[in-house]
Amino acid sequence: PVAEAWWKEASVYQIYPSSFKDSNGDGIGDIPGVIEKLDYFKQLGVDVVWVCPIYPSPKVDMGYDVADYCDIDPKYGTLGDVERLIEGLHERGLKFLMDLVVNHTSDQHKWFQESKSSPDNLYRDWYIWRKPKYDENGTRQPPNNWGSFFGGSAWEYDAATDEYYLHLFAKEQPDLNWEHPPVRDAVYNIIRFWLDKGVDGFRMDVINFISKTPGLPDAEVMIPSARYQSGAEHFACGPRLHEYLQDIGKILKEYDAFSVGEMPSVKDPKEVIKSVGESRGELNMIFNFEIVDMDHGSKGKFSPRKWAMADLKSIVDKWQTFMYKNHGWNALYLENHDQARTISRWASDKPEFRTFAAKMFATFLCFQSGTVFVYQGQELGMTNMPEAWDISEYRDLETLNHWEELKEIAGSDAAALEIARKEYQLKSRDHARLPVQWDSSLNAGFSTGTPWIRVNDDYKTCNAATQVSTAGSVFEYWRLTLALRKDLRSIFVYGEFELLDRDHDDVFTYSRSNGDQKAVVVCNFRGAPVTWAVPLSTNLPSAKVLLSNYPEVDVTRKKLVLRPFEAFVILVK
Ligand code: ISL
Ligand code: CA
Repeated sequence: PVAEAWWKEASVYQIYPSSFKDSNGDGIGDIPGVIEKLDYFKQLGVDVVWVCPIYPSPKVDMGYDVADYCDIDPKYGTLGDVERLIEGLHERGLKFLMDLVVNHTSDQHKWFQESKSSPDNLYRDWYIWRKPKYDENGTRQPPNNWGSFFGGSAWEYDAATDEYYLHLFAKEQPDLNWEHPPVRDAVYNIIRFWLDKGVDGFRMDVINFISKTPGLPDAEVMIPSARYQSGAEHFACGPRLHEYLQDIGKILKEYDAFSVGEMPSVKDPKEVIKSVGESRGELNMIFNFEIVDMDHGSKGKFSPRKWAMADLKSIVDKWQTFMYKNHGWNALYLENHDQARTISRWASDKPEFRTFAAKMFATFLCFQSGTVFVYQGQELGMTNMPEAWDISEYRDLETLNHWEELKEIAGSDAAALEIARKEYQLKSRDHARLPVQWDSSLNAGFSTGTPWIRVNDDYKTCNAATQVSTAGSVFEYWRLTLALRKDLRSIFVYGEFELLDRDHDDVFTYSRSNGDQKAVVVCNFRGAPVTWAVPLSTNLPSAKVLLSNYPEVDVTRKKLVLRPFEAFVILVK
């Protein structure tokens, strides 16, 4: 009983523009570079292309600090280039998504420049300004104890007007005040501006943060040793979120546009369904963070934690089952520009394992119920930076701020510094931001100049040129996977999900069924042979193998020894 929709059947390819393809040799990827690769998207078999922010920006946070919403950063090209890109995509039957970043702007945006200039300025209320607090010693303190996602307080003091402004991210990313009606009107006009240009929809950055608890109360203390606390209970899915999302939903509906919202800090599907429920008129789907946060330790992202298979199973089962029963929809992803490469982070990028692991994750992800998101380079099995690289290769403020803060606190505590380095090696956002490896020529064919971030060492062996149209490559496997998901859409897009083998510690197994036919997906998450007893509900001897990452699979026995990172999909009925 799942309603059909083109966007449920679709898969989306995500582009990080600075690192995709540089057309003019300045070391930075650009829109003409994306246009060069239009046929590549067709070869892979995706339906939608999402490009991360390309608006003018000082790039303190790589474009997630927007200085002008209705123009294109000259480093990336021109409005004309974007029009050509949209045309090229549409000619090929592909759709185009913009990234909409409207929880905050850049501090260089003219709205903020005005706002900051004086408490009487017309734009003052476009941002969130508050008087200082004073402690018992009479020392000035921020208005509350919220911390920024990128370190330090979420408040920045402005001496000229003796007030603080709120920034949940960097201090150069002041939060907009959505309570103020002109802000909403301005955002809604920006949405129309791009839809009128032919954009097919939006990925909405931290969209569940736009409404905050009135009065901005102190956060509950979660990490006692920390100076600042998250505060998420006061801004993730705040009181007016759905009012705002319904305003946006009405505009999107007029244009029949697509929407995916990014929603960190929510784990309750009952909260999420309010945004993605079929009858709500808000968003099509959202990105939740439960899987990608599984290895964040008790002191945040860069503290260690080994994730457990049982956790992964219960997270997947929870969202799959809930959305199916409640007329919602999932966005499926493992990688993006904020997440490290899966094979290095959760499997193994050793030469003997990496292609098996890459294909295993594709299998795990793509046959679940939801719209598939593939991040540039994931279709090639790209990995994290080599361990031997120095910290000076990192570019991202999240990692760099963490490192500076840690050096201040931990000083010469070599063990603490070493732990952090290990965690960066696993989880830094920069791993996914290394240039896409197109071929074995200079700089992996990404740029003829000096790339803004270093090219991974392995580009001579791992690149698109050697993989496209090559049987057995990771790219070919992704192509087959996306095609199979669509060919059997009644099972893989619209069918029911059932988690199998809940207690198996190494193997992730699930089934999808349309009532008549049933497929089983089997994934060995370990780089070692693992025994798997065929579940009772599955009739393997007559099964037909639909896809597999090893050349031959024998599914006729009651007990199988799965090879390292082995994965296959079989039709059992
Ligand atoms: O990446 C994170 C931590 O490692 C997240 O906290 C991330 O900051 C959060 O998911 C929001 O991400 C989005 O908004 C940020 C931007 O830096 C990210 O690149 C973007 O995806 C602020 O705009
Ligand atoms: Ca360029």
